Amino acid sequence: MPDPKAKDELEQYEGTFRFRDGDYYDRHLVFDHVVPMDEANQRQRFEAVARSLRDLLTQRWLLTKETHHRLNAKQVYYLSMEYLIGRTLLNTVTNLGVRDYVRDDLRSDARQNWAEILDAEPDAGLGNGGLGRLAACFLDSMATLEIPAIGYGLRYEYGVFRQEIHVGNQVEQPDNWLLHPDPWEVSRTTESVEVSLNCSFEFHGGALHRIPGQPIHLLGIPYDRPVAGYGGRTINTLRLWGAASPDFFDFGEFSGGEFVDAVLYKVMAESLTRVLYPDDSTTRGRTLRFLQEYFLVACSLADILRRFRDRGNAWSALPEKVAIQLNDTHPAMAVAELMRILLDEARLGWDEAWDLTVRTLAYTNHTLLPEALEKWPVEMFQTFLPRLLEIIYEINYRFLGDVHARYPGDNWLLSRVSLIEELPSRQVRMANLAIVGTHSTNGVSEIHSRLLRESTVVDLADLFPSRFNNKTNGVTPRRWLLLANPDLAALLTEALGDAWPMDLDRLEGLAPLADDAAFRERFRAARLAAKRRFVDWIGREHGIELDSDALIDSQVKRIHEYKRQLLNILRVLAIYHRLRTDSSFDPEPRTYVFAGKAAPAYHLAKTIIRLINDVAAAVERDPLTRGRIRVVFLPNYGVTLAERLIPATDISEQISTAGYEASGTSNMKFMMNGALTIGTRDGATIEMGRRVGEENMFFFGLTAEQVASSRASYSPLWHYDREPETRAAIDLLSSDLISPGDPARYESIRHVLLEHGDYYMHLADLGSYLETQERLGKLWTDDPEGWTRKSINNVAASGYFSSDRTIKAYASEIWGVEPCPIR
Ligand code: NBG
Repeated sequence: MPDPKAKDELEQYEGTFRFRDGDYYDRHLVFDHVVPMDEANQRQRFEAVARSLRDLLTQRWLLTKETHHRLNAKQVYYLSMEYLIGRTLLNTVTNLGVRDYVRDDLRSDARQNWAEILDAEPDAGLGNGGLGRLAACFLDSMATLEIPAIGYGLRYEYGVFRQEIHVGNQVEQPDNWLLHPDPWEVSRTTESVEVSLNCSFEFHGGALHRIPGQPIHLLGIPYDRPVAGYGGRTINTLRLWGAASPDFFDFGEFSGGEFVDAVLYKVMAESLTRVLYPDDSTTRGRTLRFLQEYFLVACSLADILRRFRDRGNAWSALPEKVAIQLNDTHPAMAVAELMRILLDEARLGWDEAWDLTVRTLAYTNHTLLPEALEKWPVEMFQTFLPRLLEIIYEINYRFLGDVHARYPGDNWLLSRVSLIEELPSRQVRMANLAIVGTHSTNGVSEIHSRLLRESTVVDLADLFPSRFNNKTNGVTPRRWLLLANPDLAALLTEALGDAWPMDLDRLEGLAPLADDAAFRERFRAARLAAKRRFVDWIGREHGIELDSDALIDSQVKRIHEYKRQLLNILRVLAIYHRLRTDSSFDPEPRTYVFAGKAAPAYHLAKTIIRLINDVAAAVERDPLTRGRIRVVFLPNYGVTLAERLIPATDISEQISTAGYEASGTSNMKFMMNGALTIGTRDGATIEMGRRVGEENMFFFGLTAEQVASSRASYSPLWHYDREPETRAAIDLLSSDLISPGDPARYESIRHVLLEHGDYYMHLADLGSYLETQERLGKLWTDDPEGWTRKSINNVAASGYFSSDRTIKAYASEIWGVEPCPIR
């Protein structure tokens, strides 16, 4: 006989948690976390919302896969070591168009707060900068355009480091973004793949020893994340590989008693995907990075070919059914690995295997910086991947044979194009491998593609002229405008209808409105609202009080000499100097915003961060400058910070030394949001100028041609000696005003600029930069209507820079794929 009191309590208890049908959120909140609803924290609430959204898209996701499989549609595979995703919740809500639904689902939770829920999601920072963010924009566009596509990458447990600033210096902290279970990912252990290396490791006495020649096997476990296209019709997949050691791992091999060593070994295998290398545009030749690259390639190709064969295709159909895009040279080992599989596993002959490989693969180059062109020691291949090295040698032998037949006697040409660099040590040139082993090599802006062809790899471009092409980068207007700038987005929808997020060329419809005073007024109001939102946020989050009436002038990107944050800060020093020495100088109020991470081993970049912070402090200390300008370094730049700052920015700084920024992509985001650009003629900024008309841009400085031709005769000292402002700015570096009591603090910078030849030609451009900034300032104060007109014109002309346009061009000109609508 049940205790009646207990039964009563049970009923009461059940009554507390009685769910309506479809109450995904409540169920996830209570059952996933096993907490009473009103005791859940914001992180748990975030996970519950995310899980219920995933439930909502699951059937669509399955249907997408099923359709692609059933129709045996040609499939794009994007291989990238980086995906700078940021947050996923608001993006998914936006793309699925389910704001109202979510609001409804959350209704029963009295303690929920949408803004706090959004803030509980960490940024997925699996990338360093533009290259990784481009990959994320491409995934969004491919899903939106209903192109069957899978992104492949690595599931780093630690993404790009979290940047803290301690007394002006960058301090790196680990980014443990997977500390809590990630609600988006689905682990698919049943689809794991095995990867073999020809070198094993052994622990004795706590140390790790290599045992070459003894193969080891690793396991790649796929973790899938949904990629919801805008409109929610296609849900593609981002598949990230995590490393593990196989279950059948032979503990017996470790002779009696070495159980602990065996487990350490397992841990080591799992370390392969532990952390993202934090270097942007440079490589550092580390074994672990080499193995990461191979791991990505081996897991992804095994998976791609398994899917291809499961659909009943013959090997000869590979290029008709599969298009693989290599995002930079990081996955370039795919050339040799695909050959290995076709030769050793599919047992095809060399010629057929080679033909299929070249027609299936394509390569995107993202930089001309020589230090970024990857080369891996032959010895590393020999140790871990001897079969791939054999194949690379054979490719090279045949390739050089062809070159020799075309240009007999030109041995110097052979040594330049060879896949192997002989001196100073033997290395595999990954860019050469990628160009020789694929049917398409593209750069990421017109000027970059041209310079790539005409200088960086000119010999290979002459040998394979038809392979070279350009695909100017783009960014997704969903995240970067619709989601990031709700005020402006609402105005655009009102003026142009609601189709613009999928058809960004419609923004052209704004151009006539630039002449409509009433519209300009509303446009200004929308921009001001975005600015106020940012100012409120930064006050709350960072305790920084900013003036929303002041110009916001932003340079946000990785810290690098070629991007010239130094030029920017020298200009600020010149303004600081004027304010202190010229009492009639009365500039418009401006907030100079900087943000960006420096690679942990890039000392000069870290010194630049320190300098920016020192200048910021000096401005605040001095009654002559305080309150008249503001300098702010915002820590930990990332996707979420960019979403807040970009819509609030008035002036976008794109000031790289011409010829060095392959494309840039923040330049496009700023343009879309109505900032005016001050920039050099570099990367895609040139194309922005052509679209909007140069009268709506503020170009200055040397062109790429001028940089190249004046390099030999360039003397930074000439500028220092003749230009008083240049001299004043540089002398301030060692003054008590900027580095009190420590005049040597910026000696390295002074050295780079004056004694070491100023490779990135800061001083050559400083004069015209200052003049052009002054024009911008005047426009802001004297002609607000003219400013707004230009700002509207910029938004109107930004349609071309949608990543949808870029992806359509990849799809038709490189991949030969068509959209595959899901029923
Ligand atoms: C970067 C370039 C940028 C470009 C992005 C995306 C690398 C190696 N390259 O100019 O520096 O916008 O790639 O293409 O990160």
